[in-house]
Amino acid sequence: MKKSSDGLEHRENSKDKQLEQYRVNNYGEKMTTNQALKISNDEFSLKAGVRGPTLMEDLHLREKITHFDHERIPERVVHARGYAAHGEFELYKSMKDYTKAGFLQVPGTKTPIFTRFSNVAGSKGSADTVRDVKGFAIKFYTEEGNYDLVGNNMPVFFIQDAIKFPDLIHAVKPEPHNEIPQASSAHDTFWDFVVSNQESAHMVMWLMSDRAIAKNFRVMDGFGVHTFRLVNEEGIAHFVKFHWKPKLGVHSLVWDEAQKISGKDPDFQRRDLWDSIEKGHFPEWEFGVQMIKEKDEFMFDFDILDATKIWPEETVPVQIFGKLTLNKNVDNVFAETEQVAFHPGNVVPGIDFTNDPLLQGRLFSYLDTQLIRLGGPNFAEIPINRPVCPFHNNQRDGYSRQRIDVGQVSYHNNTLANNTPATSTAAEGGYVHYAEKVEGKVIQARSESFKDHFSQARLFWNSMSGPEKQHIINAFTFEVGKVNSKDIRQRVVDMFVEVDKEMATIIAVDVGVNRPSGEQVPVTASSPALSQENTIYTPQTLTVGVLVGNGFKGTEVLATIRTLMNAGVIVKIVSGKLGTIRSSDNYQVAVDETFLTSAPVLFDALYIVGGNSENEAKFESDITYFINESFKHYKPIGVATTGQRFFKASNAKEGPGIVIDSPKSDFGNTFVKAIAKQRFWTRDIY
Ligand code: HDE
Repeated sequence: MKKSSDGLEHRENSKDKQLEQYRVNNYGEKMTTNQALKISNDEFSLKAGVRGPTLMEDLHLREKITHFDHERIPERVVHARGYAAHGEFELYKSMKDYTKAGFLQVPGTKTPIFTRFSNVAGSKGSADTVRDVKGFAIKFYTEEGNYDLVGNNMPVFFIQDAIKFPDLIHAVKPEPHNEIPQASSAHDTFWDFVVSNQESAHMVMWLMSDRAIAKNFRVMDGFGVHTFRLVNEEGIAHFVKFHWKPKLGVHSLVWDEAQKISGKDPDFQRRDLWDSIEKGHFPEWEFGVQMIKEKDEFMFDFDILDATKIWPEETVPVQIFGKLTLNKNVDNVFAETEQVAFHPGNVVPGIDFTNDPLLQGRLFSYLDTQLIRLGGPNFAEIPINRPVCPFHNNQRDGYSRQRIDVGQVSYHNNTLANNTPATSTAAEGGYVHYAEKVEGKVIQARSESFKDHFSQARLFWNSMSGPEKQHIINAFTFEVGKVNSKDIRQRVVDMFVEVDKEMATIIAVDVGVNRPSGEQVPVTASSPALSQENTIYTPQTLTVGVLVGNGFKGTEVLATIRTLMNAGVIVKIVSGKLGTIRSSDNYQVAVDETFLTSAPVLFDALYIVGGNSENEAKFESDITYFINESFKHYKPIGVATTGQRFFKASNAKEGPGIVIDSPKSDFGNTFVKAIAKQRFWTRDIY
């Protein structure tokens, strides 16, 4: 750790050192123009007479306004809403047997990384907690150049071929005639696309599942989605799929809660990431691969090149080999998060592509999109995009060129510069594409092996727990219920009967169309790894709102708070007013939030303490509102001895996840266990 120009502590690594030369701290400095001319007046423009016309001569006014006029760049055409952080990747065990990638050779090697999380459909200013796929893009600044793994929090995709991507995105984005709805797939064009392109079935199941309403970035999986290749020093290749597994487990919001958070705190997830890193609760993921030998390419009942298919983890286990830690927030969101340019085609020797037709199209799109988004071909020179190792070639000129390539020569081959910059052999680290044998006729068609759209959609359904299935049905009912065209609503249930007849029938009734007549595909297999019920549960970094007023029992409450904090729980004191509150036994506690500035949906659990207040009726109504909402969202609620009258006044009932303090109970520890569990789906909320 070291202090840098902005006075903050930074975790130093090669990328951080590189960025340091670009950081500017304006604090305490004199104001100047961009030409470094000192400015004497930043209050009034230059005029001929105090009430007279403004003069063109006012160089500062012109420069200031012109710069402002040009401050915006196009937002990303997809994944516009995003947030990022710096960190490092640490290798646990050598992957030498499978890849020659330098950063995957020696255990303990640390590689600086930059990770951007995003929502796909919404604009840059849309809310974080909408139902959507989330992007999970990582730039590894390796000593052999930048490696980008540009993945999502779901392991499959809507389409099999890149040629359909513009259609998919046009369908999910706000409809063009009225630009409604923002950041939502619950509208006619999206569902028209789904029923007209049934390869989307599997991904739509994921989108309707809890995975699409991740609680925050720290508790979601990451997937490379495509099948890539790892290639070792001997040239032997394996097909691989990449996985990120969060140390805190995979957790989601409930839909009603997600919608309310969108209003109460549209920045909920970016705030969570920012705050966690600032507090030193560094998010961590383990990195793993599923591997299939080249000779086993055709051993599966799906095509391993089809991005609408998973490789069930029970059949092809995930081998963990490293850890990602996010440990530093950005200094400037525009300079870093907005200007970072990811590209699945940024690879290093030992990592290669496959013929997945979705991946192949992406290899074109990302470089292309950066040209318009970042205004020309020199975006690799933007600090956040620069590799930490030197780069040399004969590319020259273009908008905003910053480096000054010296010398007479900018071509290859040459004699004037001794034929440099020179190419490298594979042994010298030159990237040599995998020598895959390819043959076939030029054709525009879908492979027969890509034609089964429903078996894995059903596998996913079969793998869900009861509550997860119910949430999927609820999500379909909401989304399809928002579709105006009855014909499309009918076609949705007619399509999804192939996943599960009972599910499609319930949806049909709920969205006012005929029950589907078809049958589900006969898949009985399931993959327990797909269910979030089998994830990791820990109380760490979960936030408990302590609802309290004056007159609480200090010894009881402070002992509970201590137990919570010792278990890694974050405690926020919520009361009627900011300031301090006093217990009946003379303890004082500072208030973090009021009932107005916070909301029940912003907490993972509640600790109902109560007390007294100047306005008893309002105090009780605020607390019972918090209890009712948290109860409805299946959250743990702990009730102090003084809190019971508030609990009784609410709609909540004793039962799962309700922990009541009493002299005999081990209240604090029982409450911690309930907090770790997070949701109590068996609770009867109606
Ligand atoms: Fe992207 N995608 N994508 N995508 N994608 C972009 O690139 C594209 C796909 C993903 O935080 C764009 O720089 C095509 C799959 C992430 O900056 C664009 C196809 C997966 C991000 C683009 C796909 C992704 C993007 C827009 C179908 C998961 C945000 C801005 C062939 C494996 C990266 C940009 C960030 C961004 C194209 C499908 C992930 C237009 C053509 C599958 C995480 O180039």
